[in-house]
Amino acid sequence: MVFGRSDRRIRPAAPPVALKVLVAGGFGVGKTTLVGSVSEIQPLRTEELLTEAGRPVDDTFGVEAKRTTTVAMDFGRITLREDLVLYLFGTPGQDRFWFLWDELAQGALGAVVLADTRRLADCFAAVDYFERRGIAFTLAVNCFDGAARHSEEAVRDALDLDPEVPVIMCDARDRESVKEVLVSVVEHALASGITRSPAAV
Ligand SMILES: Nc1nc2c(ncn2[C@@H]2O[C@H](COP(=O)(O)OP(=O)(O)OP(=O)(O)O)[C@@H](O)[C@H]2O)c(=O)[nH]1
Ligand SMILES: [Mg+2]
Repeated sequence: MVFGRSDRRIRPAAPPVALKVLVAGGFGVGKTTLVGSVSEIQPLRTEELLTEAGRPVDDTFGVEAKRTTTVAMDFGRITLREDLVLYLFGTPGQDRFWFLWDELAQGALGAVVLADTRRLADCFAAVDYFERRGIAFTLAVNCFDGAARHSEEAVRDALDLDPEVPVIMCDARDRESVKEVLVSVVEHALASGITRSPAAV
């Protein structure tokens, strides 16, 4: 009988690759909802109540039921495949929190820009931001009930997006729909060759 170490050592499974993805877009477009509907951990939220004093700047047109707003960030996690984990960082939607974006964008592989076709102009700033920094993004239209439906081409033209930017219709409340958006971000970012070190997450 032979004792000693076997040659057939069991290799520990490689740790999953962790990628950072931002979720951006205008005020009240559904960023916090999107992170919450896919996150497999209790999402971290930084919501504060909307107040009467903020009414002139916090325009809740189309989302009249909205009572709170994100003041720092949302954070969630989703395992897309056993070897691929996404960390989701939802940005605050209002202009007065722009100073947080550069911190949040550090080490991001890619981004989702969420848009509401009733207020399409609200996502211009996010589109510009990612285009300027060369961060790959998918434009996801959050199809609110009652909002007119527009074709992917119409949205692409209205936002003057480059042809390679994916445009996807989604429902931020629906896990499968949001997963589709996230898969598109990862595929698009990898195809664009804009990969960052996971260590930067
Ligand atoms: N009908 C409908 N309502 C939605 C959808 N997504 C979000 N909502 C509602 O719209 C409101 C805004 O959602 P939030 O997820 O807080 O939006 P946000 O983009 O995080 O907002 P800020 O952080 O304040 O910029 C909430 O009342 C949601 O319940 C959607 O797909 N359909
Ligand atoms: Mg929010």
